[in-house]
Amino acid sequence: MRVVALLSLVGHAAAIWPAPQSFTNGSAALWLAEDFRVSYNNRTLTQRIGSTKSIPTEISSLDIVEAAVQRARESIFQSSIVPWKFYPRNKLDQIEPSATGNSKIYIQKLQITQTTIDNNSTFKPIAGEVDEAYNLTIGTDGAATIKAVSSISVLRALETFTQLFYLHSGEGTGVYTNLAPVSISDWPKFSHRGLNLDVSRNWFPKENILRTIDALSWNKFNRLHIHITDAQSWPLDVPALPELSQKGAYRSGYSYTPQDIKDIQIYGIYRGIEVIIEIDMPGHTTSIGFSHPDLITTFRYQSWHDYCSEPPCGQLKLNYTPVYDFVTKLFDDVLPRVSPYSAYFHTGGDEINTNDYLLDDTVNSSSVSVLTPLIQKFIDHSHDLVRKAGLVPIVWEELLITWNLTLGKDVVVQTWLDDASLSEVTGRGHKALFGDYENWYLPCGYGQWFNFNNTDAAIHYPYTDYCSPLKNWRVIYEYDPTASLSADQLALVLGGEIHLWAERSDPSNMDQVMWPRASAAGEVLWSGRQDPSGQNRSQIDAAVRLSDLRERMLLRGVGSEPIQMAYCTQYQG
Ligand code: CP6
Repeated sequence: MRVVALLSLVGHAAAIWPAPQSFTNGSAALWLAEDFRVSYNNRTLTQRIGSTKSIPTEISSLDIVEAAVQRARESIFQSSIVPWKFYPRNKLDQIEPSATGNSKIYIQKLQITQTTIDNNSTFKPIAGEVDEAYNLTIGTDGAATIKAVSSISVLRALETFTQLFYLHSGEGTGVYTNLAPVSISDWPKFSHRGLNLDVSRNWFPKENILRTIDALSWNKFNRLHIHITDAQSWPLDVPALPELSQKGAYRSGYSYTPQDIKDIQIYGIYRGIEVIIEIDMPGHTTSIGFSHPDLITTFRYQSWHDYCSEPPCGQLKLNYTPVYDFVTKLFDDVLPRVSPYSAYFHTGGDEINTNDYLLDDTVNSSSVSVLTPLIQKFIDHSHDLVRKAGLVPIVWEELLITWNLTLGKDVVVQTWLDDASLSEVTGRGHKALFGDYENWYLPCGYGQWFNFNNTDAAIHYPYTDYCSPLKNWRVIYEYDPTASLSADQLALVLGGEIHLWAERSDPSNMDQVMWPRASAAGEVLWSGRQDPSGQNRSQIDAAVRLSDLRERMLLRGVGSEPIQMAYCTQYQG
């Protein structure tokens, strides 16, 4: 009990991750019963029996909130029903708080009030258009309230509510918080808080993506960017071009059907995660050549490092009408299917290899002055199609910085090379995302294929810092590329993404590669690198909360790695 008092004295943000912007608490105990009452805008929500995993097809605010309340119930009570046997739980869990007299005080009712009516952009948000702010209070008398702006901010509040009970959930004694009275006022620092998942280098069945969406929502992320195609495989079924995945997927069935994509997007909407699809072009497109060899520069594997950044080489030809017809047909099929559920479409544009255009019989040149107008025309064409579908284009930074293209003011530019590119993109008036390869790439992409098939790639990609196994959560947590920006530039930073390039990941290790390191990015994006007093957040404070979060993620079915020995995070009470 002494420890609890100490924690509240120093304003410790309990086990909540990411840290709320404003948090005060006491040390009174309050219990929660499994059938606790919940009201939403004065309507009583009845408890639903049965699985919440099915994917609804209609979207309504009431459904979103009702399903989220049900998930909160399951998460809160699961920790006492299914004790985690393989991890020594914090000693605090085993201390039952003293009841007042003989009676335990229960939380009577959670009263949820949503202050604005959801509109379409709540469910397919443009960055900044959906307010995710909420207030959460729990009085010592057992009254609990959530006041939230949108149904998405109700979800954020319910996640915080869930986390308040976790640390103190005793086995057999019921579920309680030891922190009453609680008063939380919370909002995100950045409006775009994403994870980029590459599903081309290895195959990820749909259920792994759905599980990742759950984990993202627990960390208050709001975007899942799926890098769905690349040079190595094309796991996307396009009914208008069926040969693409028939020949381009790793094997039959290793591809997402239109229904899969829709299911993933709707599953995301129900958890406040907007799913953004990327079809990366004109580089990283060799897999198109598996079905349409004439659209691609000469396929090249030998000495691949002279022609592309990863084997096999082959990019869309740059001066060839059938390529334009292909892109039109592709986008006319894909874009109208994703646009009901997403505001953005990512058209790629990274790592275009100039030398490879010597192998393009429609260009036969590696000269930047020859290639630039051709790439400009290609991007203008694809962005026209994106806009016509009612979507906002996102591109990788090279199109602006390396190629100096003219991009529409609506285009969001995703940086990945360094802080200087974030400064340049915003300095040139573009909206930007951050997340660079040295700090926010979960693994280095370059792995086993250093020596694969006796190429000499190892010489070209020596073992560098960003590949180091020493890139732990602390490196991710310390990253703050916005520190040197002017106020005008900062206003253009929508947020950032942490990246899972999947050369060395598949479902066998994806949870461990992502979590809890991606959680460190989640806190930087939601809470901000600095606390409200302007101090950089402490790794020492964070380590304790991150260990709790990691334990909670295990309980909720995501295989998050330990960040240290259990000894280090047990409170020495
Ligand atoms: N694939 C694609 C990749 C990478 C990028 N784009 C990448 C580059 C450098 C590192 C890791 C990954 N594998 N399509 C860069 C945006 Cl270190």
